[in-house]
Amino acid sequence: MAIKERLKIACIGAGNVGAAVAQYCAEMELGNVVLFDVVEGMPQGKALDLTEAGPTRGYSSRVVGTNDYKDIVGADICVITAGLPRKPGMTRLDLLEKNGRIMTDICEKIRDYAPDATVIVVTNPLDVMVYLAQKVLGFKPRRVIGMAGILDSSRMRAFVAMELGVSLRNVHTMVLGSHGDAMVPLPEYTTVSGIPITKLMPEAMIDTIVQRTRQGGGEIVKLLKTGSAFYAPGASAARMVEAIARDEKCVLPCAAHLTGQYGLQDIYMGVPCILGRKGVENVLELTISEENRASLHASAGEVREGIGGLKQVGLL
Ligand code: TXD
Repeated sequence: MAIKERLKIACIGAGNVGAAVAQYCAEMELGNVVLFDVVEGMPQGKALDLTEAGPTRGYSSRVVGTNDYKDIVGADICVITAGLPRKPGMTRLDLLEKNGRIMTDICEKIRDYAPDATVIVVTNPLDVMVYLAQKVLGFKPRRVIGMAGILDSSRMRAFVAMELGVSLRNVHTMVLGSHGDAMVPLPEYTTVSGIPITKLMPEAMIDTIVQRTRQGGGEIVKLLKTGSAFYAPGASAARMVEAIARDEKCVLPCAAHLTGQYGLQDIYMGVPCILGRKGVENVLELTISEENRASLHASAGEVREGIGGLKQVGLL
């Protein structure tokens, strides 16, 4: 049997989320990992640390740290987590411009050094950044995908499981829309081993869980005080890498480019996608209530505002 070459996974940004993505990818043996950051020494240090964990954890993926884009040459999958957090005094537009400039620079490098890669964007504001990334990369939209829905639905799954005292693995759900307060969690598509949650918990409890899901990121920020969540975000991005690397055709909520689905055109938003080796191989259009459709369109309005902001600062 021919030995298949390992995939090359490049994590651009080796901060909290980037390092978690690298760790999960190595643990799942999805390929060899290159950890890139502009901070000197840091990606090299984290990569060496992850390599030294390999013998004990039992993985053989190679993890290399770098400050040089030459090391991402030939990458099959790039995960972008690079960005700045919002600092006191910074407006939303300031952050949009700063992260927009970082995203533009990174995508120009990926376009030159890894033109065949499938790109997963994690940096916030997610739906706007992935839209910008696709424009700069010029890759087919199905190869440029945003990570948010897996994280948001994973949070909702955890809340349902904790409430019912059942296994985290038994709960499945779907969250649509943009990443943030305007996301659209769908209780009607939430099940526990196939049983609709509407049969297992009262409506008021479902409403509380939906609200907690919408504020899931903020809940962690409040607890941590410095920085934001990284284990679940890292695991969610690694899940996308896995679905693509293993050509799984898994149905997962991702920010995908829409061309009329759900009545939305030329925008990136969270929708159920079939993920495989070619990236987003299809978008599933669910039947949703009028109310949820209106929420989805309101959520799209916020994304369009962000895209407008990028145009205002000349990045689009
Ligand atoms: O669901 C989601 N999409 C998200 C998004 C869930 C969690 C975090 N989310 C966003 O991911 C978050 O709002 C940030 O925009 C990114 C990364 O979050 P993280 O917590 O990893 O931030 P860090 O630890 O500050 O790491 C950012 C790294 C840091 O090491 C910088 O040195 C680096 O980005 N950075 C760069 N790397 C490469 N190239 C450039 N230009 C660059 N600029 C900064």
